[in-house]
Amino acid sequence: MFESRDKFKREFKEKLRKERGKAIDNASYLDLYKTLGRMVREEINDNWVATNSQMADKDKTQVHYISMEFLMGRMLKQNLLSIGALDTCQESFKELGIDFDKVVQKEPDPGLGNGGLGRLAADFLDSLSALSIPAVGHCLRFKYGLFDQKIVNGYQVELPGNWLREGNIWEIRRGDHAHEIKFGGRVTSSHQNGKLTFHHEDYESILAVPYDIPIIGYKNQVVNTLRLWNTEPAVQDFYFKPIDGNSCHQVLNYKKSIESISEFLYPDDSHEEGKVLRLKQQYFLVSATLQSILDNYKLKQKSIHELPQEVSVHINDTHPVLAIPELMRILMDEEGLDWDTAFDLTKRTISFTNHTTLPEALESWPEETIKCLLPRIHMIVHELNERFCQSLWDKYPGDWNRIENMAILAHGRVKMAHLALAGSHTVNGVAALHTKLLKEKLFKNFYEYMPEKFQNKTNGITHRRWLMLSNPKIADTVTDYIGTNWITEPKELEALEKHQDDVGLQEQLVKIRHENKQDLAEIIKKENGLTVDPNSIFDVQVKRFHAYKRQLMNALHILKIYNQIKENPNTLFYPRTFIFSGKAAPGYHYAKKIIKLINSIAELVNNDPQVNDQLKIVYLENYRVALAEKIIPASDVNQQISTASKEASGTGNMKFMMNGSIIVGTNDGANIDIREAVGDDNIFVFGLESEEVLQYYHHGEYSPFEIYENDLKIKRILDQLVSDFLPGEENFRDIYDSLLLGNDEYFVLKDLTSLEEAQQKVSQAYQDRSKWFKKAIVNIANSGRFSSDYTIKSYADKIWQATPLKTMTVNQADSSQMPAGEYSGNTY
Ligand code: 26V
Repeated sequence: MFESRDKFKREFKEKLRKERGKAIDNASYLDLYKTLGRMVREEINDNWVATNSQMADKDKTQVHYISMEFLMGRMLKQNLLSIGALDTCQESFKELGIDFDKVVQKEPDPGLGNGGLGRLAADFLDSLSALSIPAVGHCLRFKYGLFDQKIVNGYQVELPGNWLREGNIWEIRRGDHAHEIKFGGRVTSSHQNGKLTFHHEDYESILAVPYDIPIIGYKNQVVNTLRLWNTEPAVQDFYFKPIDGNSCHQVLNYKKSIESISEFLYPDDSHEEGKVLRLKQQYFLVSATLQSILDNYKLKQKSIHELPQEVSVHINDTHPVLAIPELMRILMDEEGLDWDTAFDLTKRTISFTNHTTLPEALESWPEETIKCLLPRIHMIVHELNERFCQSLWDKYPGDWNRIENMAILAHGRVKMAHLALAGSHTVNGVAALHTKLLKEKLFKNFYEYMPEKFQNKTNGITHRRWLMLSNPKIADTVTDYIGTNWITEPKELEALEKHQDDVGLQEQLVKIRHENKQDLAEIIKKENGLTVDPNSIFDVQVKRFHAYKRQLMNALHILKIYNQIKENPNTLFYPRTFIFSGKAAPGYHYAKKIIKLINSIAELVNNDPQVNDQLKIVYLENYRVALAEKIIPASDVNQQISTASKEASGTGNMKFMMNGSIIVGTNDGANIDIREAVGDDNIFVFGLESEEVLQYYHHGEYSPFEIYENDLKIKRILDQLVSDFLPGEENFRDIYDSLLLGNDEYFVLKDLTSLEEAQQKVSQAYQDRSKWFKKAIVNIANSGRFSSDYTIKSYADKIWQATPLKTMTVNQADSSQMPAGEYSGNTY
């Protein structure tokens, strides 16, 4: 289909006519998008079948990556790149007079995630396929992904993220692979043939129906699967005895309560108690996933005792941790194994990544909730806890404090991380510092007890999406200089380092950056009605809004610059455009207030002609993968300024460096790994060290009030928050109070001056264009090691024991065979 432009154009027109009843002249962009998507699907179907059948081979370890979030981004362009048809399509569309970008933009950007954790899962799937490792990602098919964000009068407003409105061209509903999930009811036991058996009765039954999406490997004929589980009523024809003559209502309510499980993705402020629906989602996901894994495993006709050699189940943070008791349940209650054997197999099958050390983000559930909702799972968790505590007692007899601290069940709550640590064979952190903190602080006792379980796996990003697709001009330039090896071996980007002084390369990068900035300036004009100057420094902070990420510090620094220019209009300040984007969880009022503050400062600054040509502030609404792909290639500087010790890794930092944007950052998360890679000349590091932060917490010697009293400039900006200095009615007393009365938990005031100093160095450095782009080249050259291909290689070797599939020849599978399933209903 994609072999030549002529063939492609011919078949595209024919498909458009047959499937959509349209000719190019009267087709909408949606018609064109769906037609092209359909062609890609047909092109890869045989390879999908072939991959699945190789996966079903005996003696091949399959990876199952369970995650409540997969932030996939648009797939059309990525899929075209993977099958090697991107150029053909782009050129053919040009010849046909079709705007390719507009076609691509018709695809919704599914928001099945909050941020870094979800995008990491998506990058991992891309790498798993690129490396030919047989894998399935498992998630829920949330009807509404993360909310769409609008900024109205400077405030965040949330709208439903309805990504399925026009259907999803990539998914196949597989009704024949549905599973029953049981909630509530009660468990009884009896002795059968001398064996204690458990019976689950009076439960509510819900059907989990998988929708499969192909994950296409880069030019290697491998097509893995992302499996999204959808809830459906287990009984299709309901009969309710009419109460008050209205059975219809009952049916609708019943249906609604079932559908609600896969209705919404929870935003990451949902750590409060009582979100029973969230727990239902977690169990629904793991139960469906494990049942399907076990069903497939049985087709291999191997002994159940060999499960860990054939299947590696990875749980992404603690959200899917009920996979541990659920696998125990299946092995004992359905496969008839005894406790010890079931536990041994479970532990050897499951591995776990921790993604945060923040105590408020660590999950725990009330035992009572689990008992009511999942009675059999509760029994197993209870027993796991008993046995775990017993083994602790054996090792540390009499050390009650330690045992209480490590218990799975304590004070009426189930600690999900402890369950994960006890029931898996490996736990890993996501950057060097993060893993160190896990070992030395958060899970210190666990590390002492079972040091062999701990590993570090520094996060990575896929260079295919984050460089080749989103910044093709840089990708082509790199290839002009060092050839194409880096595409399959991204560490080869290091070959670029010897060209760092090459003026020709530097100038080429200057030109490309300027073009990318012009493109972003156009988006800013269109979205915000604001004119920004591509000659100014584009200084970007884009990420979820959290107090620890310190967007507030960035905003206060801008206010400081503003005051300085106003006070001394002759200040020579290199023009800057500060760009923000990101969502705050709907219930996280403090973070939402910071969004409002940024927009208020923007209103002040952008409307003041005296500073206007030196300073601009842009807030782009609705941050998402597609917007990141536009912003990152247009950035000169990016801010990664979390309070040291708080950001587990960060992956935005890696995406920016890969695009030659220079980091202004703290010694936190993967900034540290990046600093080591690029050297101190090519990153602007500032601020407290993690040890200092932890010391302050420990000894309580930090006094933001002292800073306020002694630094007049800081006093001034803080006072401006609570006076009528900023435009609009809003008062920022709560932010002011959090810094002074709340003792500035995130050390915003403490690090503000060092941020300012770092930024002054940036302004200086930027003015020597050659030196600046030398830094950019060193960053790009050293970004290859942060490709998720290496992260995945390390997971595969050191955690999953998974090896690549043998290389397949094109169309190895029977080409008449289509994947079993139905194209999802109204989608086409
Ligand atoms: C959740 C919550 C919920 C309660 C309020 C505070 C809070 C803060 C953070 C989180 C997120 C926890 C899990 C998570 O998304 N971690 C992110 O994982 C990324 C991939 O490993 C990593 O790069 C980020 O540094 C890490 O924050």
